[in-house]
Amino acid sequence: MPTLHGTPLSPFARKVLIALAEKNIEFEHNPVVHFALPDGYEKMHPLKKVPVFTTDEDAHIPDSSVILDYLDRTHPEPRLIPEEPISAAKALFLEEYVDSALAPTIATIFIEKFAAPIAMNRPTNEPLVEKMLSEKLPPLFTHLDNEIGESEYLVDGLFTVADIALASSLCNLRHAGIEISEEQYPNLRRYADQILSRPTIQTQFNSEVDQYGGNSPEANAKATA
Ligand SMILES: N[C@@H](CCC(=O)N[C@@H](CS)C(=O)NCC(=O)O)C(=O)O
Repeated sequence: MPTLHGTPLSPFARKVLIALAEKNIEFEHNPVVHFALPDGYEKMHPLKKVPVFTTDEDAHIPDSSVILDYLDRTHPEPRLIPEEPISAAKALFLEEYVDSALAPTIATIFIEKFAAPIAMNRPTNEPLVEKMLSEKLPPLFTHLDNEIGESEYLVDGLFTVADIALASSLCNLRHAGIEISEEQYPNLRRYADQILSRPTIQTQFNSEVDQYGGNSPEANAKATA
């Protein structure tokens, strides 16, 4: 059986978990964290990052976007990278936009609000969070709000790798307890509420709340129940 290496709290590993669920592919999960990788991990990923996907043939595929492309070629139903070339280009660029610009910004907020107090035994660096919320996120959210407009999905009415990447980062924002302003980003807020209720994504998110807690409304409801 294939194996996914990478903690579900990584926005990149979570992309793969969502794609595997969408395509209904069976796999084993090895939830390694990037700061405690096993010896020899560089043989699977020369940059020592998570995720890596090990196939049935024992091939090690690094990088979430490369893994999603591999899964789409080997299990084309349902398609996550559109067949039409312009739609594919739009989806792949938005995936890259989220992975390279939004994910690191949200990761900083997530580390400070979720990991620092829960796992790192130190208080949240509130000025750093404030800087991310007031300076870094607004231009990214404004762009995404415009891209989404009134649509259900980011690209041409299709659920694609771009939605998986964005939903995965939005999961970490929710774990951190940060809500998207409906007033400032009405399209993004509506999209977030909708995409996080998608069965594959909601199931993944809820399993993380069960396992790790956090500051999301779901985690707070469980803590006070
Ligand atoms: N482009 C890569 C990014 C992967 C990535 O940065 N993963 C983080 C964990 S969320 C990591 O392993 N960081 C360790 C490092 O950068 O050394 C992907 O999509 O898989």
